[in-house]
Amino acid sequence: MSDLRSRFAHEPEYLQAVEEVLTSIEEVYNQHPEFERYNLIERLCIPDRIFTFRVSWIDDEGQVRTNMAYRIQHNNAIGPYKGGVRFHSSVNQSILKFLAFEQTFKNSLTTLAMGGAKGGSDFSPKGKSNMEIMRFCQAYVAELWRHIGPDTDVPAGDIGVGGREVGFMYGMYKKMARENTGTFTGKGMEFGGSLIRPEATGYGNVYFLLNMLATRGIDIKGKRVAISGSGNVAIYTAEKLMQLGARVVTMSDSDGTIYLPEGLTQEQYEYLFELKVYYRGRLREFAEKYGCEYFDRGKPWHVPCDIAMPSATQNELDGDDARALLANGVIAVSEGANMPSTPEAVHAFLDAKILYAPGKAANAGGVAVSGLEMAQNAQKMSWTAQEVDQRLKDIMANIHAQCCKYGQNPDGTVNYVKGANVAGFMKVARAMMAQGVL
Ligand code: NDP
Ligand code: 2IT
Repeated sequence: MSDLRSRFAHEPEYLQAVEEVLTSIEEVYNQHPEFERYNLIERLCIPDRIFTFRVSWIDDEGQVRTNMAYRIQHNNAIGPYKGGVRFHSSVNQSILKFLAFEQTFKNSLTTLAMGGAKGGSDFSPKGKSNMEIMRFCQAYVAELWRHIGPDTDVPAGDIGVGGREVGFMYGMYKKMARENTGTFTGKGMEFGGSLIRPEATGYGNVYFLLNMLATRGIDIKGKRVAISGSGNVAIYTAEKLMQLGARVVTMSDSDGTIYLPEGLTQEQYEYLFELKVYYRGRLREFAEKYGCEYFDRGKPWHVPCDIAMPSATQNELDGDDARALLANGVIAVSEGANMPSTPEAVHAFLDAKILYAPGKAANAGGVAVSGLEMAQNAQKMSWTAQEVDQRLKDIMANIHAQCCKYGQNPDGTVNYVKGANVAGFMKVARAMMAQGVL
């Protein structure tokens, strides 16, 4: 860790993600002296390769604009590189390295054959026209296409990249590569996209939560759930929770948080869905329409709730937030976002022995259904929504079981951080050992 810290001192998110995994696997690592001889940790922590490139595109005023763009192929020991693409003004190499690192272990947990990758750009889609988005996506893929393919590297969505962006990127890829085998997931249903992929991360997180609650005999019905974010992950988390009779008491965006102590109604959910998905509006508009409480610039973590599901971005829930949640009696925290809790918050949850699921376990349903999309594309078939949903439930139950197997505490409770890290790591480590020094 100290070696990585001095070599990558300017990459705090990457170091944070690596430190959490290395701390969890210490015990099992020390039982395998062969890992040391093969320098496994260094080879696993440093990405296989990083493509960094300039993307130039033309805005609606005819002005030429330039952004930085990346694709990080982290590890392909268990399958082709696989992971999303993020378009957000904050994107830099540290953030994408942490995401690609996390993706490697997450993908390992899904039981499917996928390695880890991540890509993105500091391009911000906010306020851009459809044509600007299209030109940017095309320019990004004009560079990226030669490094990806159905059996080498399969990108998908993440923050700022949804069905619209994947459609534009896949169209350009297909034209450049002259093949049509589905080298992107999260595609439209008309051209190879899987049913349930848009819902998969949010639904999967709720399925994981149900597995956790079952270990303590707790019913989800009537529980107050604080969600952050109001993008792809947050919206489908809310939808599934409402179907199960839980009360969604908060949603947020980067401007603020709406608070509905009685829970979002079906009508309010439908309005929010339209506002966010079709009009790309702000939650402030929701608060104005319904006259509900709105915390300008505020986060959801200080309202009374039973369950928290952070689903916006990394490090959005800090030590103070965790202590506020615990003081309000939170029983479970299940992460839809990647690394939303700071290390201080994670320790607070672990010390309190609440049900706490790290993103790499709880949000793995998204990439898992991406894996199912790849399988359907390879078969040139599409499965029914019921079939995909059932497979998603089975995969989330399997990930939960792996966490329990490797994360059981002596008192019978489960440390899901340790469980997810050890289970994810051991599969990748064994695959790397078997394939020699590469
Ligand atoms: P979206 O772009 O659809 O939504 C992101 C949401 O988070 C928006 O409400 C956005 O608000 C908010 N947000 C983003 N950045 C910030 C920030 N810096 N501060 C405050 N709020 C912010 O992204 P997704 O829903 O797809 O992704 C959300 C999280 O889930 C990310 O951590 C992602 O890595 C993770 N994830 C996504 C998966 C997927 O399949 N899409 C799979 C697994 C994990 P605003 O609109 O104001 O920016
Ligand atoms: O963080 C993630 O797992 C994703 N953004 C989804 C990746 C994917 O390939 O579906």
